[in-house]
Amino acid sequence: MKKDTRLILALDLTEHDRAVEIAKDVVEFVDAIKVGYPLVLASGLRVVSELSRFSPVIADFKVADIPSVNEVICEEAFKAGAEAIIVHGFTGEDSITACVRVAKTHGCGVFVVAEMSHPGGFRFYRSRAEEIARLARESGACGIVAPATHPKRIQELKASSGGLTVISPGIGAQGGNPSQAIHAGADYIIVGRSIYESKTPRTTAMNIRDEIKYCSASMMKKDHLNHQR
Ligand code: NUP
Repeated sequence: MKKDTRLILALDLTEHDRAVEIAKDVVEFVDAIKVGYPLVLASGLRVVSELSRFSPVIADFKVADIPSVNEVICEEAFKAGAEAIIVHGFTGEDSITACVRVAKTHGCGVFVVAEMSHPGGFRFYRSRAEEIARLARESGACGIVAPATHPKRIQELKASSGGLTVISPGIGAQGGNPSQAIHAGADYIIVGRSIYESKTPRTTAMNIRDEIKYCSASMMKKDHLNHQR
């Protein structure tokens, strides 16, 4: 996945035509489109193929089954055109490695949910998230999902994963903020409702892209100054 705008669109609409229209409208400002159950259950897996013709697609299927079933789910998602898949980590090493094995045969990637962004996510994740992040690294996943609603956790979980790529949801509608997430070490931020429910999705996506760009530039400038000292 290219790292250009560092913005991922979460497309959780159920109306196929509107979803594709928004995706086309904002594609210039995003590095990938994340599709999950709302759109796939409403439109079928063919929507993944359709979107993958003009953008990398991440299948957010939060895969959480036994290894043999995980393999089938991943196989179907990659065959449809997804470039990466999101899987749960609490199912254990064999379930994750099953996904990674299939991903590698397709030249695709696996992101493991290390900790969730919603308020209830705290309860069970907080005590085990570090372990899941470490497991993601050991299992050969390419990245983790960490919450923009708790930017400090992005930094901590990225460290626990040994520096894997972090994709971070929870921006806008869930209260997180793009700059804070990028400053905390998110490689990409995931934004859904704030873009697709806005009156002007294209302008909203462009503004978020600009905020990320500004934030990345100021971080690079700061790094450069620190190096010179
Ligand atoms: O912990 C997570 N939180 C989360 O919101 C893991 C996720 N994969 N997501 C997804 O990110 C969620 O399923 C939705 O697709 C997106 C956030 O959407 P929004 O809150 O920006 O509308």
